[in-house]
Amino acid sequence: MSATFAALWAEIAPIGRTAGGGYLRYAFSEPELALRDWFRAQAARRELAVTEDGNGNLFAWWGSPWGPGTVLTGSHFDSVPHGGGYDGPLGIVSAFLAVDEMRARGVTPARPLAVAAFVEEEGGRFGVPCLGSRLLTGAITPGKAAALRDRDGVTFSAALGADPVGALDELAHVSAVVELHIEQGKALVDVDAPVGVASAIWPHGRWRMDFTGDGDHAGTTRMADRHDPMLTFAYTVLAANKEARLAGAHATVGRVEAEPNATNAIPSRVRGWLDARAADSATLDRLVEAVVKRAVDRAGRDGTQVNVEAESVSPEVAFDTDLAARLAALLGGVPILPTGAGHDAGVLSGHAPTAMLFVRNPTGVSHAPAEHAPDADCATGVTALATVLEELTCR
Ligand code: HGY
Ligand code: MN
Ligand code: MN
Ligand code: MN
Repeated sequence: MSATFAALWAEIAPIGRTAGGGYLRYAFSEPELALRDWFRAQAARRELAVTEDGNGNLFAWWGSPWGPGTVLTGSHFDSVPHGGGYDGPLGIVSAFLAVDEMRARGVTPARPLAVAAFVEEEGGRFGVPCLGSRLLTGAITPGKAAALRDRDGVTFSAALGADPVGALDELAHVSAVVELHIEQGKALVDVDAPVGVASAIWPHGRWRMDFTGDGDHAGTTRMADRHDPMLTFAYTVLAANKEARLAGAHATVGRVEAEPNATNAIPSRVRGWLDARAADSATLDRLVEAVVKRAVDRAGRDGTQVNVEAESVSPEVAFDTDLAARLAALLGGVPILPTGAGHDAGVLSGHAPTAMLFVRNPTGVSHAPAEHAPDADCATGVTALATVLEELTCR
């Protein structure tokens, strides 16, 4: 059976879509559970056995689960709040269609092939990105993951329905990993290519910044008497923007919480998250250091306090250059390019030769409702993935 990309995409496109056209697909939320059911149905249609790894990750197997030389492909279902629909699901839909295409070519893999759906890649619900692949690889302990709580205080274990099991010994049997993903940027547009191969993932991380001061009445407190943490926070956001531009890096503050969050009260506490990324670790370290220094200096002037904690930091990922070159050549000499976005493939790259395929994104927009890839380019991506998976499971 081989569906077309458009037909299969139409099956999941409505799941978790919000009125604004974006997607709300938090880990284990109703839409993401519906996507898991869809995953199981796709596997059943193709007579692929489904296993779960005890960490929230799903695997559909063509061949014996975790057998010698296993090749992993796939991506994630979860989204950032009101994000795009392609970031993640495109890699899973493409993987099922690549299995169809390989079968249509008469390919019988010599090594097991799994389509994977990794949980909580965005970290949108429990705050740690790539949580599922970090558990699978041992990059985070089951105990630490189990205790993570969402905004309603629900623990990861409660959402999973059990404590996560953590690292799988079977990971040692994996011979290669390939994740197909919509490009989050316009590099492929710039070179007019529908598909590319990843060379590296920028080092990046997220830092929680807590600003504290004196809560007070908005109407009766003189400006000179205030110790307003919102002022120090606002200054820090401006400083992060300036420092990132100077460093040729990226700094974003997209999430903020204020207490008591009342229009007519000077806040006592403001919590904001810094997402910082740079082409190399030294630049990233200097950027974060500069932002923290600017925040502390400003807090001294405002009579407030600031505390900055790293919540998750991902070192630079340099994908296997031989594998990237081999696959780019196999695909007719497609571009090889870095990305500033994190991926499960980045976490897995420390455990097996790993590659990523990017599909052209005409606007480059991601993590927003406008994220889109044309069906024709997505179909080209499926064919490329089938060719890559045939190479990795048969050669
Ligand atoms: O945030 C990222 O870099 C990825 O899209 N999860
Ligand atoms: Mn993302
Ligand atoms: Mn993604
Ligand atoms: Mn009052």
